[in-house]
Amino acid sequence: MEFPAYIKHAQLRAWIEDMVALCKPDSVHFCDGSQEEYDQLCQLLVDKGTFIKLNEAKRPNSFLARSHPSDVARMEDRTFVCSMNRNEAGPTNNWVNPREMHKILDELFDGCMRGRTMYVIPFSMGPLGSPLSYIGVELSDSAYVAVNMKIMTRMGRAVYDVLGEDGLFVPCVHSVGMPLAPGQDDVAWPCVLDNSQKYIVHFPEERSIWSYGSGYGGNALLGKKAFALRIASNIARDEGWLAEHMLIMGVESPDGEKTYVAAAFPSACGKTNFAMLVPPKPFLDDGWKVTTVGDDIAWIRLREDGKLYAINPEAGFFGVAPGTNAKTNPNAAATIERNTIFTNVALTDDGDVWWEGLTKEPPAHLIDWQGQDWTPGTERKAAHPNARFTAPASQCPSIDPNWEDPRGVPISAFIFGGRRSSVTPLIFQAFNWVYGVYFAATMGSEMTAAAFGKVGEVRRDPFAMLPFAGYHMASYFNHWLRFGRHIPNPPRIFIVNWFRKDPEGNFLWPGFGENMRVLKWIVERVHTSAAGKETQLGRVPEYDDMDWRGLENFTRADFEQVMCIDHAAWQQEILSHEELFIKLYDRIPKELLSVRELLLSSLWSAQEWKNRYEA
Ligand code: SAT
Ligand code: MN
Repeated sequence: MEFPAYIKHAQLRAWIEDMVALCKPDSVHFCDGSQEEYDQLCQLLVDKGTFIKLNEAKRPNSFLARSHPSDVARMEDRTFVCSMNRNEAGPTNNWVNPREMHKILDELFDGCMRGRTMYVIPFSMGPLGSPLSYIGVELSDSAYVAVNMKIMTRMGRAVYDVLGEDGLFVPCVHSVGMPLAPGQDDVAWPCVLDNSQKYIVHFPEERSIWSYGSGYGGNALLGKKAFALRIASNIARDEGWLAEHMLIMGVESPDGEKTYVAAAFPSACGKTNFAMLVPPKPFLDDGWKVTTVGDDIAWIRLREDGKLYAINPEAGFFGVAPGTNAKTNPNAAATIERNTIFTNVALTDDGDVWWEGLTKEPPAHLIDWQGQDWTPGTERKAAHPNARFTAPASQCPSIDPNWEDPRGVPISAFIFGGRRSSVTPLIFQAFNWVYGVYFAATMGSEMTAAAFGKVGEVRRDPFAMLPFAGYHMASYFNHWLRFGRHIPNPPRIFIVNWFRKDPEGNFLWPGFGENMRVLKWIVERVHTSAAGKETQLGRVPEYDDMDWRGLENFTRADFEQVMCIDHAAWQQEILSHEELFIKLYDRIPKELLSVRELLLSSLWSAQEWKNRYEA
């Protein structure tokens, strides 16, 4: 095989040769990551009908792709963690014996790229050459994947220089699983139509990833959830750092003090909006600034100075389009004005994009995400609810000046938050690291779509990592506890809930930019040694501790309501954690069982007191 001279890594060459022999592509394209290459591949995708070029005047250098209707999201039931030992993967991951899985994959991949080009995509997760970064090479038969990887990662020739002759890389193989017979016409979105024949497979000990049958998002862009979370969480456990499903943001006070926080939210909790938060006017006028380091993933290490430092391993945003507009997220709206790939949104008659929530009034006519005519009142949604934009992080107006600092940014607080219409107050600070780990481990979120259960049902999503921890979830809790023991002054841990409702179903908290008020209290807590008001769950702000300028109609009574800790409801909540703990029983850390007992007893005492003296 002919290799470009700049690939000097013998093991990498050998692996590519093996994969070419197995997948049997018609040709091999070594991606160099240049702009010319990106433009050529986008043109190729236009010629093949995968991309529609958007109106250059309205959305410069941007494209729309429509996926096959069977290929629209990550598929958790087709995602596998194939560790040598079944119990290493734990009860929350699908597991198949790695030898068996290799046999399945070897059959599926045999000749799977016939009639297609194999793209060799070298990428760095994290700034090129940073000691916190890791390198991967993805072999894919999808040009769509190649151009998305160019936006989402540091992709291109320079990666080989960092890799040298014997550097470490994570091999990632991806195929849409639709070989072409000689003369057979391609389709706009090739993929495997039978979902039960799609595979997203991780081999934690081998540190390798194989993905078959899907061309969409995290199933195919293997740097993201597959590498930066599932494989990286394994590397992080072995090496003593954290690979987390967290956004990273900076908060700058009027006197220039900069505080970075990392936050984990399950999906559908407004993570990208929070990462790009625009503070309310009085805060802006004072000089408060919020900056974005990342919106999805954080790699975090403890350094010799005793502080945690985080990098965003990604270079772009793969964000949910529906609901995004200049009001809900002005920074995202500005980020996607140009150089953006849209997938499964609607097309306007003047060659721009539209989705539910972009404007109050939909345009009079659209082509929907499935390529059909759409007019207001049509039953179907114009954009798929999981429609996405792929855009360079560097285009985000709120991007932090240090977002590519190879040393990372110092993290002073962790925030965890789910979607709970009741029970969980707006904000509280865990007493310490172990309590924080308890609340993160038992975090729950109510379902907004029926994908994983009944709408409204609470799904436990520990650390927002349920589909992303690449090993036993309880060992992951243990890793967090162990990690915390080595930090001299660990970051404070906060629990938030933007989604509490009154009995009539109205949101009790305005959310969006107003979350700045909570964030400001968090930042103040980071820099104070004052104890603050204590409750059974942790420390909480009092009404007068928060800055209400510009939100005067939010009364003291409103605050009491959104902060209320109902002791009986919380006892039930803690008792309901049993289900998760039993599931993880063989490895659950004893610290968490102890915290559970302590919480139950203090809630019980509080309840008793009330019954006796306030009845
Ligand atoms: O498709 S991705 O995995 O990249 C995004 C998501 O589903 O969380
Ligand atoms: Mn995510």
